[in-house]
Amino acid sequence: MSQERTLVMGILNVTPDSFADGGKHFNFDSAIARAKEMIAEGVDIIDVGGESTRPGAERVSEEEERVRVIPVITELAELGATISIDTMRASTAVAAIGAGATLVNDVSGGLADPDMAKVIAKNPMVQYVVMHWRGHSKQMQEAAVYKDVVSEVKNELDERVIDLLKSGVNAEQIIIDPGIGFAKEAAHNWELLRNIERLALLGYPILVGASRKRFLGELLGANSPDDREAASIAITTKMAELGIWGVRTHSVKPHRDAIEVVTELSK
Ligand code: PMM
Repeated sequence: MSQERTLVMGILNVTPDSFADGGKHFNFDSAIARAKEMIAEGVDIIDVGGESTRPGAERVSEEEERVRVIPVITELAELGATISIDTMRASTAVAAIGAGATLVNDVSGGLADPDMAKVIAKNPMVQYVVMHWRGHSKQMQEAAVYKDVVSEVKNELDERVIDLLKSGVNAEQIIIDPGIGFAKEAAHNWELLRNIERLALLGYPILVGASRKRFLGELLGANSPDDREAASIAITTKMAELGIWGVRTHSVKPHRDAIEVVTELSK
């Protein structure tokens, strides 16, 4: 995986209820068809998720999550794709790594499952995305209270990272993520994106997941997630200019194109 440009992590939600693409890839064949499209468009990492984390979402059982994601991961591994598993559960992470995932994307940064850190420490070749999180979807918006959102998110991510290192996770495994839209109001999301370089001071690569999220719709009056595509590409462009490690996006080609242009302009 080249680090010379911002990487595109393409979202593959194998769920009936995710906010932007819920239901679209909720069976094996359509999930694989979408993954193949993403590969053809130059995706760097495919992020497979079996549990929606949109505000208010119900949790799914461990078994249901596994039944949704593992066959898809097994098939994608055969296609040679780089696979990330979007899960908060250590047991799902273990199964996904066994099936070929090389990155664990944990929106809770290890807070939801005390066994997650051990799993990551035991698998030193696996990268681990530590997202900023303040609680499960049902109650997270109540926790969207900050005096200084950038400092608080930075400090809370730092605490998470320190805990993980104590559990035996290697620094090289860690990628941090501000958790755009998770326990954040629109103003918090904008403030974090304006100041993303302050999070970079923690010394870890950064992943940003802003694609088609509600705060973009609030700015533009775009109620449908599909109408937030140009706005999402604008964020990618800015992140690519800043040399951010990766962006997590619904579409692939427009984001790859934007990153290509930024790379050419910065020569
Ligand atoms: N956002 C969602 C899900 N997983 N993972 C990371 N690392 N960062 C994010 O911002 C993030 C995530 C919610 O979006 P979705 O429902 O479209 O997957």
